[in-house]
Amino acid sequence: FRALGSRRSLVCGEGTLVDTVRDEIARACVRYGGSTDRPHPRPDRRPADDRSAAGTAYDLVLALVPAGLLPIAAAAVDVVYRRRYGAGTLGEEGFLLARHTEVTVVLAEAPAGLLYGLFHLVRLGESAFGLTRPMELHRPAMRLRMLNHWDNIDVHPVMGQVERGYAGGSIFWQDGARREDLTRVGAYGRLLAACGVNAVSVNNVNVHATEARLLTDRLGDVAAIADVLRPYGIRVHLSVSFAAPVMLGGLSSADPLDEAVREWWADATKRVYESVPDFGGYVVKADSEGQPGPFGYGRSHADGANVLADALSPYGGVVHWRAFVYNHRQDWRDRSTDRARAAHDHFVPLDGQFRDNVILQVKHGPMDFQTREPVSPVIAGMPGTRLAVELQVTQEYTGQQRHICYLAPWWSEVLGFGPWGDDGPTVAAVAAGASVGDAAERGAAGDGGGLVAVSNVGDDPFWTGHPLAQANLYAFGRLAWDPRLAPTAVLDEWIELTFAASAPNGLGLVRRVLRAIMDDSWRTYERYTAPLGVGFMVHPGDHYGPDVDGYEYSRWGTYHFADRDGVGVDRTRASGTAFTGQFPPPWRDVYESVESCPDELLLFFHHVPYGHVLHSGSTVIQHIYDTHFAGVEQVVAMRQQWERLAGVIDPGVHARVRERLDEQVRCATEWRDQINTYFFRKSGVPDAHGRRIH
Ligand code: GCW
Repeated sequence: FRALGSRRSLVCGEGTLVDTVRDEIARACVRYGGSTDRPHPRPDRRPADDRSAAGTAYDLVLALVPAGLLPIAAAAVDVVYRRRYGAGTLGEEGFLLARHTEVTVVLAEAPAGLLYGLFHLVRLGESAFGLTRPMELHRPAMRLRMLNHWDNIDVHPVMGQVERGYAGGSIFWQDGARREDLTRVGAYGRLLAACGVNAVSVNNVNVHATEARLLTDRLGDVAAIADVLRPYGIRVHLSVSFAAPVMLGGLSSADPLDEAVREWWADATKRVYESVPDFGGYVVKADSEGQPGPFGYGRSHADGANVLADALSPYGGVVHWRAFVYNHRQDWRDRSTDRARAAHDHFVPLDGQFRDNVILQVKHGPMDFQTREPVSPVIAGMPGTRLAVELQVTQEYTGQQRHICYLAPWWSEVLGFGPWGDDGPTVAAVAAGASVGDAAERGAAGDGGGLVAVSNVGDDPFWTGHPLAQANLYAFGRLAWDPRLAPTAVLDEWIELTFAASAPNGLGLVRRVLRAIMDDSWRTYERYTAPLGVGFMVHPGDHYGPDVDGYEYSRWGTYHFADRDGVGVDRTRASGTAFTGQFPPPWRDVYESVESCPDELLLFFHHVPYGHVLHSGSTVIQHIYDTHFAGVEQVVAMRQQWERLAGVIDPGVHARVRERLDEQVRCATEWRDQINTYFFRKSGVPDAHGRRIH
């Protein structure tokens, strides 16, 4: 904020979000000595140029257009904008940045655009005031950029307060009630707006008894949170129970085709909008892991989603209906049931049956946020449905915010993946609203379902438990705004924004060290955990640390099938579960053949002998040994790197990360030794380099 706060600026426009922009700049000016102004109250007596009545010039003008008379620099930029792009191009959230006669100008056509323009200026810092700057137009690729909180109001006996939360308690809820003091929620809203997020659901998708009541008698709590997030352009959504008509309404059924049920939802939703006029909508996990759903009444998921959609549609709300539906009471003896197939089997036949305000929320992979999975074939299978792609910022399977695992490279790979090969739209384009017929990726927000992620934030002093896990939150928002951003560039932005103020002199070193530690940390994590895309070798229940056979004979459908000869899951059409057949060409054939299947997914799709030679030239067993030894060495190197920042950054941050790196070294070593020993004992094949295997 220094660059902004030390200058003279003018903010033109009215409304809550414009006030937020004004307040942000005013606060920065108090700190850094600049000044901020409103437009002249008597436009007819306005001075002839940008120089105000006091004779000073503005360095910066942020203006909502069309808005009466603009200062000359802004008016000139506005004329060019209209000529070049046509009015309306900026939309609800876009903004234009330009330099004109030594004035930096940000234009927006809606208040949210001005807010995002402000945070863009903050990212740019001094360079926003460089002598020349080409005109830039920014619009989000996705209209919906949402975080789901898996927060409970009550502390759940098994899952704790935040399900899969690794950053302490909830920022919204405490001791069975809404927090009295929502200051932190306000700060969260500000942080999210700075990343580009515009929607938040405030309770767990596993909706327990207390949390179900947020929809009815606890609605005031939702309204209070919405009030605090509104000034940052963030809409509140709620996870609801499909059984709400029974649980809360006393009806005997929640059958979506029952008229009384429809009325109950319509009525409940009307009350929600009376309390929260800009309410975003419902998030629903139905018929999944014990949650109630339409199957209980012999109805389809389209019937289920549509009844909620109809209740929301008069008010412009949406239903995020999750596609995470599978049989979690599988018999491990049954080789024909494949959890990877489940979402596609359930939902693709329903394509075209969902209302326009239903968004089917699909996990990016077919299993469950593993370190490596293929892209879910559902993303390619439902051209007649609005799809949202769900990511997991909370690091359930990627080190639980005790390990450093910068996830943007993974997400970027997923978002840039072409489910139809190189010519069709990418995953990001599908989430933005494109489908297979569309030639090019859409530049602007289409009517797709957008990007959703499970938040990693809690009441921890560092917000995310591991201070460096904040980078994942930031990267999620940035990639939802622009999926084409390079993960390394996003990391640089985050480093700058996070450390510039506290380590102004050592920023170069901080940047070098954090790049060395974080850029490749997801691949490092992959190296020392489950190999070649096989997944789920984690400790059951808490999902932390290695347990190779922990889920091998379980009901959750998560197997690796290792025996003395080989390992991997046969998902081919030729001899396996035929999951490969859920992909369109070319992937259905690329994955089907052991020759063309990419190494990193080999064991996801194929059961192969330990001596199978990978494209890399190594055998499967030697690859397992090599990557596990290398992974631990890299973690040890990370810890050494971190020591270089002692005395350079805040000592509290330094100590917290050091403590977590110690745990990462311990845990990675445990992974290495258990995985290597397990596969050595199964295969009897020694390490080609004679390293110690226990
Ligand atoms: O990853 C799994 C988690 C569950 C979670 C579920 C889901 C909220 O282990 O804790 O439940 O996914 O996404 O619904």
